[in-house]
Parts: sequence; C-alpha cells; structure tokens
Amino acid sequence: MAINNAHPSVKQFARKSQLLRIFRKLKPMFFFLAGLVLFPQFMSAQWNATIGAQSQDLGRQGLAFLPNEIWIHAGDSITWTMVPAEPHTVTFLTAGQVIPPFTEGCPGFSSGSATFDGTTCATSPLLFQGEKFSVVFPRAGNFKLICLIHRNMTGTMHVLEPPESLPHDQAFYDRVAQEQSKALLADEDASALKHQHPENGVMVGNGEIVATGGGYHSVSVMRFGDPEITVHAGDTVEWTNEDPITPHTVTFGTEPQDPVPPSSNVTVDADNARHGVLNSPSDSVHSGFIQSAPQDRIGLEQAPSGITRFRVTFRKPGIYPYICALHDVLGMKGKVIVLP
Ligand SMILES: [Cu+2]
Repeated sequence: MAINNAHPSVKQFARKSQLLRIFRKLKPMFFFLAGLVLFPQFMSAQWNATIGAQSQDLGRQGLAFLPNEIWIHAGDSITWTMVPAEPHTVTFLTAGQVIPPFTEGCPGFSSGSATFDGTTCATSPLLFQGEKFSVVFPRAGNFKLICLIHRNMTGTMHVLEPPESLPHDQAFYDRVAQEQSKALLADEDASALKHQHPENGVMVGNGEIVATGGGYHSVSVMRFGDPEITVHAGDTVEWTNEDPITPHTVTFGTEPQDPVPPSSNVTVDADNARHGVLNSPSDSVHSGFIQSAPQDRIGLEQAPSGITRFRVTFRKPGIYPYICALHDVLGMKGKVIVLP
C-alpha cells in the first residue's frame, strides 16, 4: 500500500504502528533508564583504593589503606589493589570480634572478592604486590577495615542509603591516596638520622603512626640504622627497635622456623634486654621478636613493657652477616666486622 496516497486515518494508523514498533524495540532500554532515575540504588558503583606504599629500595613501607576513609552507597563495591612488596590483608570483622592471627583468617579466607554487611566477617588471604581484592557492601553502616598483619593499619568505610548524597568522587580518593602515600614515604621523623645511639649501638627499624579521620596509617623503616659496624673482639653490640609497632629480629646464622621466640642460647640481662654470645661467624643466634609494647587502653589490663633490645658479644674476629628474619626480602640486612 502506498501510504502517501492513502486516506488520512490510514496514514495516522500507519504512523502510530510505526511508533509502536520503535517503542517496542526500545522498551527494555526505556525501562532500564527510567529505573535508574527512579531507583538509583540499582546503579551500583565500583570504587578503587590502594593498599600500601613503598620507597624504591623497599626500605620504607607505608602500612596503610590509601585512602582509609571512603563514602559509598549500599550495593557499591570497593576494589583494593596491592602496591608494596610487604603483604597485607583486607579484613572486616564483626563488631567486638577478637582479632584472629593472620594464619587463621576470621576464620577462613575469601579469595578474590567478598560481601560484607556487618553480620559475618570477611577477609582476604595475604595479598601480595599487584593482587586485587573486592568487597561488595549490600547494607548501610560504618565498617572498620583492618589488616590482620599490621596493627595501626585501619580505615572506615561509610556505606550510605542511596538517597544520601556522597561527599566525594573517585578522582578525590585517587588524589588523597597519592598525597597520603607521598606524605608517608617522605616523613622525616621516621629517619635514622634523628636518633642518637650509644657507641656500638644499632637502630633496628624506626617508624611512626599517623592518624586520619578514618583510622591509622603507619610508616616503618625496614632497615638497620648502621648496616655495617666495626668492633673489636670482646665487644658487645646493642640493637634497639624504635618502631612503634613493627617487630624485627636480629638473626645470625640459621634462620629459625618460628621467628617469634629467641633461640635457646639467648639470655636476658638485668635490664630485660636479650643477650647472645657468638664465638665464630658460623655460629647462630636469633633475637626473637624485638618490639615495642602494644598501646594501652583504659579499661584493659596494661601491657608489659616491650622487649626492644638485643645484645651480642663477639668473642672472635671475623665478618658476621645478619638479617631481620621478617624483612630480609625487603633488604633488611647487616654486617658486624669484628677486628682482633
Ligand atoms: Cu624487620
């Protein structure tokens, strides 16, 4: 039928049915767009954040969720990407849950992604450089984020109901992450040079805790202050950990299976410092964890003072290499040269 020559009502009908056909074709798209306008909660967003920062020589580690405070809508997800060589976890415990050891998870681990609404804990396994972990937050709430390995590495995720507006966009968080990462790595207070040490004294790491509105960051210098020190036979060298949280070890010879306790040939001096004696460069001695005391909290039993010092007396000349059993992969190694 030639529509142009047809009766007006026939033309109208043809146009209507044409429109109807177009509408039918576009109907799914139309309802989808209308749905997004009327119910924005169905349009879940995906946010990005990073974990950790490090200096080029790996010696300075920013132990931090960057940024550590993010506002999102219920239904949104956040993907964390690992920057440093030092491993971390992305962990959301339930309110009041006792922090479990990282080897056990909370208990167990989610691989790749998890959902967290505050009722059941969720944790990634140890995450290594370049790995990602995503968490979907289906319900509104304010949720604390922790790393199971590092104390004072915390954050807060604010999950809001969709009618509430979000204060920041992804570009803001990217900028904050970059600035905080730079600030942590540039922190001058966490510097070996600022601290005075007695003769034959070696600093074993150093660090600082930084608070933000969302929680804590910390920076740790994973290095021996004087990586090479020269003494004489009969001298004693003293190592002191000045990091507020990170444990380190001073390990000569064979590395023990469990790095936490000292080796059996270590005694304790009157001032609570651990002490070992080496008769030859082929002997082994291990400090165990030397670490500052955990932070005290009112209402909880006070923590005992930390065991932060380790001394070694060198009986014979020689070259004595040593490592921190926890951070040697980051380059935390030293050497004692013992002259006659
Ligand atoms: Cu260490």
